[in-house]
This record gives sequence, structure tokens and C-alpha cells, in this order.
Amino acid sequence: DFQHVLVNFEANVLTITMNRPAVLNAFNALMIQEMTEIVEAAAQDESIRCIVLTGAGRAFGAGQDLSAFADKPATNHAQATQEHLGAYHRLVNSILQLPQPSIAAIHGVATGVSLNIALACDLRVAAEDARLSEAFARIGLVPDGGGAYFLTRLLGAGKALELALLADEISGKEAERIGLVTSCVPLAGLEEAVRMLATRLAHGPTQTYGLIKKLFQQAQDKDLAAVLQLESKYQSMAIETADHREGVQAFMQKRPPKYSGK
Ligand code: T3D
Repeated sequence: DFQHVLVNFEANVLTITMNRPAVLNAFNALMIQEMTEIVEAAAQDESIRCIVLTGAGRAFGAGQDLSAFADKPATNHAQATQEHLGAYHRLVNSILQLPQPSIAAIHGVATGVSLNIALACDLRVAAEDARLSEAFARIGLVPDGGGAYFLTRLLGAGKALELALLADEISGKEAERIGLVTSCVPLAGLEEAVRMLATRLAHGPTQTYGLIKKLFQQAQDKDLAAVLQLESKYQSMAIETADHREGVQAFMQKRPPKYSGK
């Protein structure tokens, strides 16, 4: 049982809901710890074939819970930040390294480190009411939780720096336009849109998805020769999977494939 996170497992999809709605799901130490524990366990569980990350109440997440820092002298801020960062880094890495596909379902506020946690997911679906912002500079901080890494890769260096410096909120529609989210849907349709996407992924070739994720992550800082080597490595693994055989057989037999994830 978790204090700040709800977990639901249904039809091979694990939904992780950040659950501190009174503070718009701002992160405290326990919520970071609980989420990390859940994500690390999910990585080991073959029955989980897609992971959805979302927030309870009217927001995805309002970043770090600032109340813990508000009444401390300035010197302790830096110390507390250092302590928190290690925990955030472990969470970001655990999401990024998930072998299964992950989706962030974003409604309302997604700001600061909460937004960057969403960027660690493979796909993002935003509601039209979404308010995304790299709010850090507003309170005199640099983006953490991997923001500089994710934003520059998703958007290019120029747009990434603009979002970080101006720290303005952008809407779900604007986020879709610039490629920060996969799609933007009306709030009332968010749950269903994410359920459909998660179900589709959960019926896919899970092991191959894991290989695709590794290939694309590792390709980011390599030249073509190195990427071609990597694709050979991962293709020779994919070609051995039962799902590859099933995919080819289904094509030849003119029927939809039935993937086991293996
Ligand atoms: O440890 C470290 O490494 C530091 C790392 C920091 C990383 C970061 O995430 S930096 C960014 C931190 N987050 C923010 O700066 C956002 C702060 N919140 C806001 O600016 C506003 O709340 C929003 C623009 C996000 C939403 O505004 P609105 O008007 O929709 O809602 P609200 O009324 O401001 O918030 C509702 C409640 O949530 C409110 O509490 P109350 O008055 O009803 O008792 C508000 O205080 C609380 N809340 C919102 N965000 C936070 C928060 N409480 C603690 N920490 C928050 N981040």
C-alpha cells in the first residue's frame, strides 16, 4: 500500500496515479520514493506490457512541493535540493529504462519536475486544458529531472532554451503543435484516448518495443556507423522473438497478429 500513489493493473496495463491532489500532486520525498519503487518493480514484471502515468484531481503535477523549502534559510535550500536530486534522478532513469512502453496522460498543470517526469515517458497525451511549463526559472532554478536532455532532443536546442528561459505555460494544443506531446484531446476524452493507446501497445510485441527503445535511446549520441551496428545487434535479437514469427505468419495467413509480448 502506498500513501501518495494509486496503482491499477488491468488488461496488462499498469496505471500509476500521483495522488496528492490538494497540492496538485506536487512531489514530496515519499511520493518520489513510492513511484520509484513501483516503476522499478514494473520493469521486472512481464505481465505488465504498458505503463500509464497520470495525476489525481485537476492536475498532472505542480513540480516539487515547495512548502518544504519555504521556511528554511537560503543555505538549506541548496542542501535540500542536492538531496532531492539524487532521488529524482533515480526515478527519471527508472522510467526511461522501462522495457515496456510508457505513456504520460497530462491534464491541467504539468510544471517543473512533473513535466520532466512526463518527458521521460515514451509518449504523451495531453488534454486541451493542459498547462505545461518549465517553471523552474520563475523561482530561480535551472530545469532538473532531465529537462535539458529531454527538451533539447524533443524540440531542438532553440525551442528548448526558449521554454526554459521564459518558463511560460503552453497549452496542450501548442504542446502538440511543437511536438512536445503526441496528441491533444478534449479533457472528457483523455482517459479513453489513453486507454485505447495503452491497450494497443499492451497488445504489441513487447520485447521488440523494449529493443526499439534501447536502439533509439542509444542512437541519440552516436554516428551512423555506430547506429548501424546497434541496429544489427537489436535486429538479431528481435528476429529471434516469438512475436516476430507470429507477425510474419499472421501476414502470410492474412489475419491480425496475436502477440504474446515474448
Ligand atoms: O528539490 C529540488 O530539487 C527542487 C526542485 C524543484 C523542481 C521544480 O519542480 S521547480 C517548480 C516547482 N513548482 C512550481 O513552481 C509551481 C508552483 N505552483 C504554482 O505556480 C501554481 O500552483 C500553479 C500555476 C501550478 C497552479 O495554479 P492554480 O491557480 O491552478 O492552483 P493553486 O491555487 O496555486 O494551487 C492549488 C493548491 O496547490 C494551493 O494550495 P492551497 O492554497 O489550496 O492550500 C497551492 O499552494 C498548492 N500547490 C501548487 N503547487 C505547489 C503547491 N504546494 C506546494 N508545492 C507546489 N509546487
